[in-house]
Amino acid sequence: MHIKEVYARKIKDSRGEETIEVSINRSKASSPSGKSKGTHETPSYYQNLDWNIKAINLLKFDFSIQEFQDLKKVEDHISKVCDFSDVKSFGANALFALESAILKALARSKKKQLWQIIDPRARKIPTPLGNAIGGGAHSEDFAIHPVFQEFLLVPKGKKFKDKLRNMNEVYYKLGGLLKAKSKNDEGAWQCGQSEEEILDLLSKFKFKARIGLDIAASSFYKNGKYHYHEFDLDAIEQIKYINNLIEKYDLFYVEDPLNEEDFIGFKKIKKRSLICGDDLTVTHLERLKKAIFFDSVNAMIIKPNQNGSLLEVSEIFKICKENGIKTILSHRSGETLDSALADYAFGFQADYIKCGISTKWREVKLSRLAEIEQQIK
Ligand code: 2PG
Ligand code: MG
Repeated sequence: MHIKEVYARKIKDSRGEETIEVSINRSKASSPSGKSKGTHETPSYYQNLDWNIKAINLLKFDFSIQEFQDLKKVEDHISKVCDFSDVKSFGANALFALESAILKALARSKKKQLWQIIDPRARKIPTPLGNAIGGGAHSEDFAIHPVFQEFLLVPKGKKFKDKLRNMNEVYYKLGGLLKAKSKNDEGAWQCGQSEEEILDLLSKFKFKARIGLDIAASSFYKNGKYHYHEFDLDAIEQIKYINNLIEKYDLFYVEDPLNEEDFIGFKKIKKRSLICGDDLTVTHLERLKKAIFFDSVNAMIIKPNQNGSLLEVSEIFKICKENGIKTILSHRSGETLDSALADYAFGFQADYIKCGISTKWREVKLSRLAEIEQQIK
């Protein structure tokens, strides 16, 4: 495939904020954007969104793309033109949208599905992790919401469509029981209940969905303490508190239970649950290697737009699998209507996909996975 038509423009994400969309040979892809960002995340753009749009619109490609690995040619070309020693300097959001659009155009030119460009032998549909109740940085009024960012459902069921049905059922029942009046950025219910009140409520639905948490602990860690509404905990107390919650509520999944620099503390969180790095690892190969060295995690959040390079994302999947680390491909709190995340989750054979439950930006990804399940039957 020759890259003939290249066009980048600004679009609005689900939060109404500007993000980037790239069109290659008329196949479009876009990048979402995060709000609770890890300190070590690759910047979204080189200077700003306008710079990247101009730069992409000026790019000329005089080579052909035949397969996924040919993204190397794209990355080398950008590094050369922009004089970067690391292509990620281009900006993770801009690079991801560009690479994703190239892969979509390639799939179209070969009359294939996007996931087939990654791995035509992919067979296992990832399990959804659905954000049902929200707090922390994703909520409008921090003062009356739980400090934990996400209360997640890990639905049970034989097939993806059964899991989807269970997840939706529990989500709507929770909304009624909480008398929730609003949804947050990710479509999760907003409420004023405490962390443990919510966990008690979720426990009632264990036959349909196991419980997960994105604690996003860096967002309430300041001057050596974790600040809750009613009390403060130091690092040792926080580890104890989280380990107690894991036991008491039989938590299946716990993301970012500690501050993003505490690789050593993570090791002390009980691995009977999936202990997952997000702000800790920020979809970076080097931070993943550090987490493996310190035995910090047994699961990792992978956000393609947090890295930009789909080649590095592929390498991250490989290293996770070699080291027994479960993979969770994740959306961002500000999403677009692009459903490609579903194809990446399936193509890279992620164990889980975290892409929300409700609202159209999340539903397009879930229904795309249901469609893939139908197609591979
Ligand atoms: C997270 C993400 C997505 P954000 O912390 O896991 O839920 O949030 O996109 O705001 O970084
Ligand atoms: Mg997170």
